[in-house]
Amino acid sequence: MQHKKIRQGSVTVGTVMALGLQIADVQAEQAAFKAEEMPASHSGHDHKMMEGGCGGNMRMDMDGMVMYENKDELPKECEEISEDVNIEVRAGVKYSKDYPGTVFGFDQHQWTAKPCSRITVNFINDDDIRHQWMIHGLPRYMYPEGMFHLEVNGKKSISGTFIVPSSHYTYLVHCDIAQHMEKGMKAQLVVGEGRGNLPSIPGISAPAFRGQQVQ
Ligand SMILES: [Cu+2]
Repeated sequence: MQHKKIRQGSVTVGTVMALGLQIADVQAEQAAFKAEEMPASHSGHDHKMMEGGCGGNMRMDMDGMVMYENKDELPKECEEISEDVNIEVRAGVKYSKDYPGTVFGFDQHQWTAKPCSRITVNFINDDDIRHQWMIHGLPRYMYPEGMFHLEVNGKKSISGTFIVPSSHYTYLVHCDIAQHMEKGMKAQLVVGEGRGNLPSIPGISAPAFRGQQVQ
């Protein structure tokens, strides 16, 4: 995987110094995250990039983490960015209240965008625990494991950007922390006409039939 630009335009000298002072803490925290996360993580992806150092494309600060961000590399079939989309999404237990049987939630469960859009997600966590906004199914030649991932630990927010390819598709968005998706943190990004609703999206689709694979 290639990165044409080193994306550190928004990092100031002050930030770098602050990060330098804090980096040991962050690393220790991340190690703890990993230790907590790995045994419970579902089988859909193996997180080997996490173990291997994230392919160099991870941005982390005291508020959270952005993994596999892409602000300027166009997917193969896109001649240009079709539009810039800004999504603000909140996560928290309070967003589950309208959906019986759920415990966690996003404040929205579906977003739409044109093919070849550049999407910036501002992810706000209203809980004291850790939540993620993780999307799957992106082209693997650009996004390791086909994934783009925001994570916020506690009541903070973080923003990150990715570019979707030209195909019409419905992407799974979820929080990958154990049981959070099963208990409500599941959503979808519909690009173009999409490809049908995913199952078990609160307020949008019914659970999958028994025996059918639940994503
Ligand atoms: Cu969560």
